[in-house]
Amino acid sequence: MNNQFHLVVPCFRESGRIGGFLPELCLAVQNLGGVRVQVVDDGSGADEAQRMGDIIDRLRSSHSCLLSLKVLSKNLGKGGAVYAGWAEHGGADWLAFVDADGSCSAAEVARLISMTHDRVTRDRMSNDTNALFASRVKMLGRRVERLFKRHLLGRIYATLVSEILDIPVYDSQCGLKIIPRRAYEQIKDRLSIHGFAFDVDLMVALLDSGCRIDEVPIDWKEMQGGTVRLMRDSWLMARDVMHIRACRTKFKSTN
Ligand SMILES: Nc1nc2c(ncn2[C@@H]2O[C@H](COP(=O)(O)OP(=O)(O)OP(=O)(O)O)[C@@H](O)[C@H]2O)c(=O)[nH]1
Ligand SMILES: [Mg+2]
Repeated sequence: MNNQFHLVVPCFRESGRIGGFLPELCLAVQNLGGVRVQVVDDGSGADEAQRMGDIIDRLRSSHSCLLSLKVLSKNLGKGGAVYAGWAEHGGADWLAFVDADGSCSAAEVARLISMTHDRVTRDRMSNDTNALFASRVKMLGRRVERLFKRHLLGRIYATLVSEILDIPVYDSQCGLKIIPRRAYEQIKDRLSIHGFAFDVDLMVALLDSGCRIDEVPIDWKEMQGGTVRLMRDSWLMARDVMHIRACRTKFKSTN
């Protein structure tokens, strides 16, 4: 396995926020080499797509790692946007996504990508590599700034996910994940959730296929302008987790 990355930034009406983060991200990953960045506009409408396209065209003149904007004709949800981007991986060894708001900084994205270099060297003999899920762990040595309300709801959701699915995950929802493409190819036909619980669906399918996942504590800073509506989306996500559990039971009984 070499170290080519296809990093998707899923965007729903993000032209107001991405202008700060995207140049930093391109700079950070360009220094690493081997990373292509693809912004996917998740059916945000014609005006928004035009604004995003302008921002990206401007940046592409100075950042060769940035691909042209992919525009989805209708809104698929965050997972749908990530998977649409990953479908254009161009043979990359790793698939990744990061949220557009810069909550996870460009430096943190680069740090996690660099971690895979060590792992590839270590795992070359076994030809087998772990996925990396960033995790917002409030712990000594890390800086996680989140509103108390969001932190609390996040902890409740994570605990439910871990209990309902019997998977000891700390934070399934963090907006930075890196997956070996080979592992993704094996499970992609099984994935059915395109909304905010898609990370849980992805995690379950990866683990069931035998792919190991490491959770990596990162620095995280909540940004203004978040679009997740806490009560409504938490309910939808809980419903999706029950659906994932039912599908998993069915999948295991037929495979
Ligand atoms: N709300 C929403 N976001 C989407 C959609 N498709 C892609 N996204 C992207 O999903 C990412 C996460 O959304 P955010 O608005 O940052 O979510 P948030 O409210 O800040 O929640 P956290 O980041 O988890 O604290 C962003 O990059 C969005 O642009 C969609 O259909 N709806
Ligand atoms: Mg956010």
